[in-house]
Amino acid sequence: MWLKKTNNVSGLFDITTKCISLQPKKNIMAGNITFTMIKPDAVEANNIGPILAKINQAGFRIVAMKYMKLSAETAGKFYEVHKERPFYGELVSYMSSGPIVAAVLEKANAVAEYRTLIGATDPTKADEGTIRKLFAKSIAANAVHGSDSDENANIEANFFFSQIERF
Ligand code: IDP
Ligand code: MG
Repeated sequence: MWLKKTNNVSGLFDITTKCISLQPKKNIMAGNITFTMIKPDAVEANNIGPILAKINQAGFRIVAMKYMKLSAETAGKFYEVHKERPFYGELVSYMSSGPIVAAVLEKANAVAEYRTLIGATDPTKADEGTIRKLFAKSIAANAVHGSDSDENANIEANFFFSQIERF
């Protein structure tokens, strides 16, 4: 019960902080999370299931997850670091072209471990068995996103998920 009736003159209900904590529900150690998106090409090709299976088989735990479509504005903000790169416009319109799955993943050394699992940006250069080798269509439509540092993993996870969406 998180609503408590008070005796104030308006007779309204006050929301108390009694059962709301600002602490994460699980004590996840710094450096052990990464952020991923299953990109529109992989969703379109019905590869959400096979990609999640690879993620689980590689020992990642799903901390948070949602299925959504990014607006061009949101995709533009997410990829702001690439604003000066020649493919920025193409990337933003592609990432807002259809639904994506966003997720926070936990494993020891998560950022590096996940980069290994997904393979090189260009799927023709990705190692055999990696997610991009198996599922990517091109260097732009390359099936998944993976954070490139612990700092960016936190920034990206916070961009998509609040504390009450993490388990
Ligand atoms: P990463 O996703 O492997 O970290 P980044 O260099 O951070 O690769 O690029 C972000 C995303 O931009 C890539 O995943 C891909 O979708 C897209 N991208 C990267 N290089 C190119 C390119 O040369 N042409 C078109 N799209 C690209
Ligand atoms: Mg990157």
